[in-house]
Amino acid sequence: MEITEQLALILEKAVSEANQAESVKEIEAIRVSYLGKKGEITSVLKGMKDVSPQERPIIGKKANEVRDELTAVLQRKKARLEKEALDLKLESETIDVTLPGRQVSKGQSHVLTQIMEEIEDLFLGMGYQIIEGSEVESDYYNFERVNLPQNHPARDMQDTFYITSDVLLRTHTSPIQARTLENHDFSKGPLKMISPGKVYRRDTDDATHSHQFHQIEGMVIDENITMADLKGTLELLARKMFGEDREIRLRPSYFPFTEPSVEVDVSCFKCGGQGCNVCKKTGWIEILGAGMTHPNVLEMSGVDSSKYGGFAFGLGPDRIAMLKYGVDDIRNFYLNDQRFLKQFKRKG
Ligand code: FA5
Repeated sequence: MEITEQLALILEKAVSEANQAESVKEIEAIRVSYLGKKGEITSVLKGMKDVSPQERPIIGKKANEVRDELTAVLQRKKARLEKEALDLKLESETIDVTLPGRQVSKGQSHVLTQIMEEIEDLFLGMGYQIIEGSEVESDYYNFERVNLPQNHPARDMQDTFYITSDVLLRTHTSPIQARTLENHDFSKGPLKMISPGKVYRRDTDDATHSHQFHQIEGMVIDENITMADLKGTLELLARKMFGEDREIRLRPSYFPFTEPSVEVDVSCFKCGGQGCNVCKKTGWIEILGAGMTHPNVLEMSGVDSSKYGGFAFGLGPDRIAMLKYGVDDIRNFYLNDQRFLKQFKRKG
């Protein structure tokens, strides 16, 4: 049989196989068996060496035609099979866009963040600015600039973690008093600031003490600020945090950076002052330390203490959260137990 006839027959057979193929895989197998290295058309072409030189171009042309046609047939069939497979898949995977979506569970702020934001909102509303400080602080600002010189016995109350002998994790937010005072331009108005943040102490952890906790510092400096202004401000804070009918009381205390100094108690929100286990039968609960800013603190920051004065306070949001929600162990705030934290879902 002539080679050209042989090629025509092979093409016919291959096309009929391609027509019957039902998958892309079969099409590939057909391609390999005809056009692959050891395929039928390839082996016919290998026989060309025995053909006379006159016939060679004719057979060569025919072989190319057959190869091109078969390639085209296989490609068309392959495309059709792929489209059919895709249509089938799409049909079986139809999406009902009218179905309700899956609920994404919403996160929430940590209860201490909530408390701090509540306090920040209150003071922002009264025209205070919020100043953030660094948790890594120098010994100089943490102690000396708030009137606690080297070897002052009151330093013992606030031991901390030292990074070098001069650099430490701050024990309170009070260094922000000095940092803000030295930058404040009193010709532009009074200084009214709060500063929330983390602080650290070498305290042994127990139900009411944590080695890392939070404080919010507050400070107001201007001409003619009195202790009545401090009391009014703190009363507002106590009522905002614990309810409208709360009273506060100031007890004499000592802080090196305020004179006079006070501890501030709020009337017990649980028993209303009658005495219960929350207030240890006293009717009052301590929430913060405060006082009138010591002239030394002002002078060290370059502020004229004969002209300017004011008050400062430092409260512990961790303790406020404990009291507000009746949490009996401060360590609960730091354990990341979702069952505990999820109870404090902020309203609205
Ligand atoms: C101070 O740290 C002063 N800097 C506060 C201050 C500022 C007074 C400005 C006057 C003027 P004190 O050590 O009492 O004070 O801490 C203040 C509050 O931080 C406490 O009332 C308490 O709420 C909280 N606190 C103190 N130690 C811990 C602790 N280990 N764990 C949790 N809260 C604490």
